[in-house]
Amino acid sequence: MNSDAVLLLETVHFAAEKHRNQRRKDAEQTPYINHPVGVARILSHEGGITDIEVLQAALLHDTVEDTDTTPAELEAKFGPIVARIVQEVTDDKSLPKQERKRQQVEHAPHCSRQAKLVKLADKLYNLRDLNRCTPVGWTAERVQEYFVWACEVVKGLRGTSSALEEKLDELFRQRGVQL
Ligand SMILES: [Mn+2]
Repeated sequence: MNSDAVLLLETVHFAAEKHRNQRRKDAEQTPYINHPVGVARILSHEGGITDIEVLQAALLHDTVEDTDTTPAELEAKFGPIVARIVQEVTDDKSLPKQERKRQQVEHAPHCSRQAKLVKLADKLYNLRDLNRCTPVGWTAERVQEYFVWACEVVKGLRGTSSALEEKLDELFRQRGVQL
């Protein structure tokens, strides 16, 4: 019964319920769940990742940060490894935004390989989304600053997936961001 397929469905269902009422910041207000599903798919489809715990963590990666989900809830339902990966990619929301962004740059190199994979795919998804359309209320300068910051985070994640890193590098190059 606990085949990988069943496990993945259980996980995507959990994430969809948790993100049920959330929307992305684009003008179309895309359902939030498109993002974690897309991040997991980048890992499988473009990164060639078949590690079930990484794919589950990708589906769940924003549940603790952006919903009422607790790390203990994830551990009870999906086990300690998945819960730990999600914890590694979760920002401390008690800190101001700029400090959270600084900590992402600082912490990136010290993450596990599994967490680094989720972070690479998350950044790739978000940067592609920014190229697709500008979030409501964002200026072109803010978009560019996001690319510069993302590049700093990615520097600390290198040596993890050449496929994903090459795709990120191409996006940074297009923006003229110093690698
Ligand atoms: Mn995310």
